[in-house]
Amino acid sequence: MEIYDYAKAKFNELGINTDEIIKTLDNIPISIHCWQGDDVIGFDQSGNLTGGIQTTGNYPGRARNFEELKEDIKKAFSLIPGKKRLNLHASYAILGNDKVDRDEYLPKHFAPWVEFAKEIGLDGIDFNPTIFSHPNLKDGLSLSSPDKKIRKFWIKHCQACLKIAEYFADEMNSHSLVNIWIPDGFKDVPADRLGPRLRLKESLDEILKTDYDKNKVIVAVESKVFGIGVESYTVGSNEFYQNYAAKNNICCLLDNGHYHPLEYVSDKIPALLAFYDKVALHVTRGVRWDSDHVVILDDELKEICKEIVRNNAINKVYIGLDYFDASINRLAAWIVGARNVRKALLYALLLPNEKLKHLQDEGNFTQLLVLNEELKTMPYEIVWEEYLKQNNLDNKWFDEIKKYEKEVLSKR
Ligand code: RNT
Ligand code: ZN
Repeated sequence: MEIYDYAKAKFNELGINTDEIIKTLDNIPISIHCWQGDDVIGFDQSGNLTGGIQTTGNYPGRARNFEELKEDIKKAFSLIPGKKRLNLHASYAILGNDKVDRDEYLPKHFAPWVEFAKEIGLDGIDFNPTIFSHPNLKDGLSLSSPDKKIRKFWIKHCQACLKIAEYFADEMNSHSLVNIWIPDGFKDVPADRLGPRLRLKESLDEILKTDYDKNKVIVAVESKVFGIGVESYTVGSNEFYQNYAAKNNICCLLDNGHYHPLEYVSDKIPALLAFYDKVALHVTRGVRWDSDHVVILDDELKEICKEIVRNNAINKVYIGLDYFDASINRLAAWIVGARNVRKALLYALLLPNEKLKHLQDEGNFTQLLVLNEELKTMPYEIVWEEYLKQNNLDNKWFDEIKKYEKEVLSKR
């Protein structure tokens, strides 16, 4: 018996058709962040990271320009199975000789990215205003700044981003998620907690007044509990954005590095699904804090993917990656993280979810525990390998990355 036939039969006993699941798995889009390739530096500023964004490590071979970043993305993506989208930050604009600041970016500054995304067959492009690593972050504040000029600059930047996202959606024939994250906050105990939030609210209202196609452009807001340098207070907190999103019919983006370590995004997804049609994610791995380590196949990643799958929310949850490790091979970082998310999705798809729910509803908690534990040692790996095989891939991708490191990265 072929090894895959064995696994297929085992899952079939649970009423699960692995062939069907492989097809479903392949079709789930994962939006892969461009910023793992160059340590979040981008192309439009001096390269000084601010706003609490930090990368550590100086592994050789960082992509230093558009050509190198494209080359690396192309290589890494070729070793990641399944439907892929590209997640871009505004700081990756290709400005050429244009002397424009972020408030004046135009679709044309991203046309080369569109060309590239089409060339490598991506499913769509998502977008992020870059509201950090820029001199207009005044006293650590942007959209919530008491300085009207500063607020205006960032409002215009976000408005420009909505138009650029609309362009992405038109070109790629697929929606574009625009995720707004700001680093605004205070290092020490604030004298006013409400004022900055009211100003942020007003700024967001202004941004949403932009004429953009809501069917094509999905706006999300990303909260954070605290950041480096703003330990005492963040303006864009979880409660602030959840209420803002609910009242304004936009989307919440949950980054699993942005909560207290004992709060779980896997539990937040179903809470939001009770009220929202769409939920967006930044899948990352926080080690003690929002450290943005490479995503590994840990319990929380599995729980997150279970919530997406068993709540029939594959089309409701936008999955994106957000981590940056400069201490290891950056292509390997991309591949490990992206493959792990897909592995966790496969794991969730291969569970007898209806049966498990039924046991819970019947109050049959003993059998639920027994079955859950038995399921942990099912032959998932064999189905994963079959999936890779169908994509002309295997588990030995690291050899290819080592070769690429020798031939390309080490020459930079
Ligand atoms: C920062 C947020 C934000 C960024 C990226 C680069 O804490 O997670 O999403 O990591 O936009
Ligand atoms: Zn994030």
